[in-house]
Amino acid sequence: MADPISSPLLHAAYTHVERFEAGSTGSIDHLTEHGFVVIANALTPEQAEHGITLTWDYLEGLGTGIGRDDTCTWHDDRWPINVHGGIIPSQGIGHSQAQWFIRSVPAVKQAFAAVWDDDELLVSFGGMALWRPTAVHAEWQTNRGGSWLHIDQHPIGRPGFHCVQGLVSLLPTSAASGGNVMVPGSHRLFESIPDRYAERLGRIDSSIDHFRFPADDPQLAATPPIMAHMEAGDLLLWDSRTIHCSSPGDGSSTEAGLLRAASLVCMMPDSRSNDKVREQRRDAVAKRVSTTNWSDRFINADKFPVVIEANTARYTLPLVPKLSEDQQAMIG
Ligand SMILES: O=C(O)CCC(=O)C(=O)O
Repeated sequence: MADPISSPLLHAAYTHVERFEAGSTGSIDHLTEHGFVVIANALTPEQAEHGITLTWDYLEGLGTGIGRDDTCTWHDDRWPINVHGGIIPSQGIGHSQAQWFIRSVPAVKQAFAAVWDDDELLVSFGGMALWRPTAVHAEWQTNRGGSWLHIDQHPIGRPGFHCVQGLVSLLPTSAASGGNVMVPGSHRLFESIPDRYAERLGRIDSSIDHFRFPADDPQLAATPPIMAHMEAGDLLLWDSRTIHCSSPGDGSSTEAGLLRAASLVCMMPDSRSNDKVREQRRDAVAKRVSTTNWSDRFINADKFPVVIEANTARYTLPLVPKLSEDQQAMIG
């Protein structure tokens, strides 16, 4: 649903940033310095297109009557439950063929392996941000960025570096499509959050790895946000301490198909996990339960309040995925 007009728009300059090769030293240096990095062509254009086809297979397979060629069937009464930023977090999406395909493309793992200097990695069972075309229905506009600038790590519950998140863009982005928003260098503010935002942070349990910044926060005025251009197949990596969100385009889109298709993918070392979590993860594959980005603990995205409150019985889950040995190793 569109945000109220009073919700802050957020001005993120659309920027062509340098794009790096998966696994390169340059990519890690950029991530360390700026808190994010764009990896060029983690998926080839053909692989990105295949990812789109599999995404539609997932949506049609939900059995609610969605048809990829008919935008009349893309309304909320048939679309999977989505949370802020148009992210579909549940309804088996974390075990869709689309997500297992994308997270198994070697360059995606290579990019994360370089982050951790470790290639024994567990993958998140995350969802996708799928944006329907605003040129077809204006109310399909995603949430305005100013409403959810956030970090995904609790400054007291998890001090220091813990996680690098990622998303693969299956479509090219533009100022018209909108997309991800990053506040470059903002991972450096993380340590000061308990002092700067004591009251606001005090309201959030230290186990919750999500902290939203006030709209139009004067403390962020010196660190302007950007919307980094991404080609189809590019992988965006960011430190969970870097302030980010997504935001709609500039209103000029004439696109009649999906405006944005971004696959959320995150890999962390197996050594950071434990046997209990690995067992929960194996069970999650069998039951097609999706998760957040973390694989060192088990956070069940099917238990998000908005999902629990919804009528989930109407969705058919994808089949239990048939996985290769390499994919099974990423479960733990
Ligand atoms: O869709 C995006 O670009 C933002 C995703 C995001 O905020 C997240 O996964 O934490």
